[in-house]
Amino acid sequence: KAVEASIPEGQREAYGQSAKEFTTKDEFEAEAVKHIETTLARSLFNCDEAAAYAGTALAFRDRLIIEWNKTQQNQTFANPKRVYYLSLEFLMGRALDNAMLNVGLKDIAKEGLSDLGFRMEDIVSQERDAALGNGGLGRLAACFLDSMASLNYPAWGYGLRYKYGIFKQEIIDGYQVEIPDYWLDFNPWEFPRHDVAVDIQFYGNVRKYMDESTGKQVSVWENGEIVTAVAFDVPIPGYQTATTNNLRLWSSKASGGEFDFQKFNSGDYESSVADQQRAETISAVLYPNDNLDRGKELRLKQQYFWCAASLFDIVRRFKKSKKAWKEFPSQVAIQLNDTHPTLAIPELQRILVDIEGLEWDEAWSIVQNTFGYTNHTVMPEALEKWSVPLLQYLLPRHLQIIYDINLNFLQYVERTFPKEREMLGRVSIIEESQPKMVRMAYLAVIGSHKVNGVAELHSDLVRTTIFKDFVKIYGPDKFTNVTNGITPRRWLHQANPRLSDLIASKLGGHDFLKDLTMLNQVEKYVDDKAFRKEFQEIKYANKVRLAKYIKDTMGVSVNPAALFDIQVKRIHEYKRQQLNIFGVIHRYLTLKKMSPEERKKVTPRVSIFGGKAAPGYWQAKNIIHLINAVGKVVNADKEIGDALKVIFLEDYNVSKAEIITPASDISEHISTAGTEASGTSNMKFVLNGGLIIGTCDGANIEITREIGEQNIFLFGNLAEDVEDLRHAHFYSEFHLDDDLAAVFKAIREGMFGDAESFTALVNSVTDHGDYYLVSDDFHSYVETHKLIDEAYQSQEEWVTKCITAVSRMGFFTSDRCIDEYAEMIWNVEPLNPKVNGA
Ligand code: T68
Repeated sequence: KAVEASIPEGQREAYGQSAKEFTTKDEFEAEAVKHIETTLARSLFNCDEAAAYAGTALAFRDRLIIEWNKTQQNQTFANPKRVYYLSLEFLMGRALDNAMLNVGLKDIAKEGLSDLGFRMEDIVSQERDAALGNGGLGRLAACFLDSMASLNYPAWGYGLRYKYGIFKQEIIDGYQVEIPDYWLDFNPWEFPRHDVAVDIQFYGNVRKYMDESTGKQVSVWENGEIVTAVAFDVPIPGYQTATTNNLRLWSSKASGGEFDFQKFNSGDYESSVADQQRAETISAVLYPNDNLDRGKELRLKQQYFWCAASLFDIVRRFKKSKKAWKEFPSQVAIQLNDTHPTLAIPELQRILVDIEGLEWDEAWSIVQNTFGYTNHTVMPEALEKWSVPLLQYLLPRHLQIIYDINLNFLQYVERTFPKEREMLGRVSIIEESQPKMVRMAYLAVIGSHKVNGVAELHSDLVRTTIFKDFVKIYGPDKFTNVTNGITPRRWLHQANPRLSDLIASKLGGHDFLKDLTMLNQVEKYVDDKAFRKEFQEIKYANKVRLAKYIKDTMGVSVNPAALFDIQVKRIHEYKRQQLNIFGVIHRYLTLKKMSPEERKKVTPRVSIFGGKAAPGYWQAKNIIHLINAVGKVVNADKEIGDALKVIFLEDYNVSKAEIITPASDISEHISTAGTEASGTSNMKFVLNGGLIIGTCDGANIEITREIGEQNIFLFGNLAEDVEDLRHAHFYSEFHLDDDLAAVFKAIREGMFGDAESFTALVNSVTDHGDYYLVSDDFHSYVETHKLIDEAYQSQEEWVTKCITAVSRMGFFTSDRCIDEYAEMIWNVEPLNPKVNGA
């Protein structure tokens, strides 16, 4: 009742009564129909699937918003330490199914929709994906939001409201074509907060003067250009809890309204509109690169715009509590999802020193104790750097602050390690290149109290390679590991309801979705005939569903009894889809040499690929082209028939992953050792009863430790040997495996059409140093696939492996990650949603 005490007296009675929450089928129908008739202004006589989706979504949205309001009031009143997760990407996928499951009313809605003449699957699939991310990093942020809400952590996400998410991919004549993803024409899940608007400054100059009254030097950043950030809030429901957290996305608009009326009235229409468009450009589009830094000015503007708006909001909320500034880190934990939000560090320092008047050192200690930084890559081309002249131009005050941070830091290093002067150049935030560059990862390390990698091997590499000197400077405790995880709500219960229900039938309910370690009780049933049979039937049904999808979208028939071999993820040389397709070609050549009798004995395969290439990543596009060219030849080869099919699924995204993931027998996680920080789809596939072929990289290593070596197919060279092997490509005789040479010969001779367009791909292995070690790993890759074929022949052993693996996957829930972050990095506790009587 404490919350009620904070409500003005006259309104108290109304509080809690305004909220009519449907709980029965009839009440749901009434709500949905009301929305169709009034909100959408449509009659039930022309209610199509789109309208039924809208009615259902709006009915559930109302429910969420009631819970959301209560959660926020409860958090405001209790005022606990909060977590702010800053991510430039949130790859949420669809919201309705998730909302129905988390609220626990999907069955009621299903019956209600059926009364109205609709099937749940058709309605759910009306929704567009919220695709505000590239891949693993953005999806991790989405899983973390689900876990933070489900575990009742008082947590907010902060991101950008891109008008265009990741592009839609079409394959035309075997080539990728990009289509803009305008996703906002009907989005019931966001609430514009026109009253929450923050003015953000760019450009301008810094004026310094001496304040007579305090005797302190003051810096004023002035004459800039202003753009307004408007908040759009997205409710994030927890699973089976009243907690509904908030994701706040910022949208840019011209400050002072639509456009400049003075210019407009004086006839200067073009420039009045141009200003408005320039402002709106900031949040217009998601940059489609993953694991590559391109240093574009608009990207830097996006980063500052979002960091500054978010910090203003966080600081405003803190100031309402009237606590002393030194309390800030006990009230606020900010997690930086990669270096993209690193400008938040100098921005908070600027707020504290320039605006709030704190001493530099006091401010800096607040800053360091507030931030934590998660690193997602050690690959040099992905580490962010911004040019000093660009920063000088766009954010002159921040550049000064960065220089001051650097000066203090280097002085400290010099004092502490007086004999190691060469270290100063290595650890400086400023790279002495032409032009000079700001190394954002170093700034993130220096401005945070904890730095974590996302899987054990990756965190070791973080400590021993890119941040080696910093481990020496700060000691090893600053650097830690939080192995990634996935939310079992979306990636098991929602994507694979039958498997979730089978497990629930043995575990006495769905509690395992909140405590995934309970899965270990499934191992008891590994020899249970009925359980095994049902498990196999579910996998088969999921493969039938995917086969139907392939038939419907591509017109290719695949045999659901074949071994489904799936690699879906962003297309990248380091992820080595080229190794996979070279392996497929080798398989094809082998099949062609066999007699029809021999061919009948082999395990039939469907090789399935999916994923987007960054529009400017030419070699990745060549890989897509080769996969499609191979598919065209193989799928039309009557002699081969069901023995091999090659599929490239167009426009891979979160909602497609929900169909694809439960349908794999084998999935491929075959990056060059030491390059894939963690990987998270590896976890999704195993949790859904598929096995994996993988290198000793990222989380594959911990998956192996958990599920047992006999239940995974590992191959390839180890991370520790990669450097020497690369060196050997240049300085020893280059040996090309005979089988791989035959593959290249077939490509060069035009077996898959237009040989010339694949030259660069082949040459990257044969002539350009084979940086990703395709030739070194090819033999063991092919041999391991033979083991897979054999293992699959014995279905009894296969299903034993699958069930055992599933039962040992409890570690990989994102709930475990969030508890680890909360304890080791954030020092926050869950907040009981009922505690204040809300
Ligand atoms: C991924 N990173 C890692 N980056 O590659 C993957 N990068 O191993 C890991 O599992 C996942 O993060 C979660 O930790 C990315 O997805 C990007 O998408 C990206 C985007 C912009 C700039 C750089």
